[in-house]
Amino acid sequence: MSPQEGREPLVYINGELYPKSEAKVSVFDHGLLYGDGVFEGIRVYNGVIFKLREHVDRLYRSAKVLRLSIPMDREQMVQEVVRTVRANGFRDAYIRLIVTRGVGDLGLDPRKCGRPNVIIIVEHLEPILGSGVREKGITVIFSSTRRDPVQSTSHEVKSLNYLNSILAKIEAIEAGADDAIMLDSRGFVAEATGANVFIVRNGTLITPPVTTGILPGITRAVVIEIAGKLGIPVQERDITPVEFMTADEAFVTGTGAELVPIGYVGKVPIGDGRPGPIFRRILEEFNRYKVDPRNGVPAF
Ligand code: PXG
Repeated sequence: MSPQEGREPLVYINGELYPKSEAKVSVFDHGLLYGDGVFEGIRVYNGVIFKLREHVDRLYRSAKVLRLSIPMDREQMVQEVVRTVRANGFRDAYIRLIVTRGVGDLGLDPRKCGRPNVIIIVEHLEPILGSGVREKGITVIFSSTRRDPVQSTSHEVKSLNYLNSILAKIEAIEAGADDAIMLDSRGFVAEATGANVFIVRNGTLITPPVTTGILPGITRAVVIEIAGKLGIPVQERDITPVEFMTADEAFVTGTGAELVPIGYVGKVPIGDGRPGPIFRRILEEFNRYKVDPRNGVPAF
């Protein structure tokens, strides 16, 4: 099936499909009032939903921490995502899967909320940091906002609370940069606002451990797997800002961004300021990997 000419995308809400302009939830939903909920961003490549089961697993892990009981099991959730992609007919798309606490009163108490709202949005989407960045590289700054720490509202949980990242993103925009690198509460490199980070030093790929309070990215895991296949040594360890600035190469990874090289930290070039050889090798393999139907769930 292909999308009908001019037809609005269909949005799934609690089992029903609505045209985008009619897809609405209550202003009393605690997802809106308090950011109380969880989500996933997922891509569809050539009709195959990339790493769908991994995303659904992460969604349920996030929900578990919030004691948010999703009103269906994981396999049903996989099938509802497949159904929504199929109904839209998009073979290349971005999916936003959201589960909110649901409608409650104006108090924080989640026990006042009824059923969680399950929402699935499917849209066309270009790589989030823009096209052309893969050749040129992006400019980042070190943000003055620290990544929320592990003993707090940590980004290990993919919740609807993104203010920590949004403050850093605003700082990057105000500085004329594309994105911000956030440090953890100790001052070690954690991640970008909506993507994980890697550096290359002397042929070794290095990425911060999840103990810095980062989201354990699915693209990050894929890059680690690809590096293993290519025989590139990988270390998960703390990275200082100085190591980051003096790295041979650096890049970010995420479902939205995919793989994007970092050219500059402020005015300081990473390496010679251009995408490096290890980044190029990994990107080439990633571009094969992402369209391999074995790496996802077919929607058609
Ligand atoms: N860290 C954070 C904080 C994220 O939000 C990633 C890493 C990468 O994870 P995956 O599993 O996608 O490789 C994310 C990704 C955006 C955007 O605008 C990104 C995310 C969510 C919403 C928007 O780039 N999540």
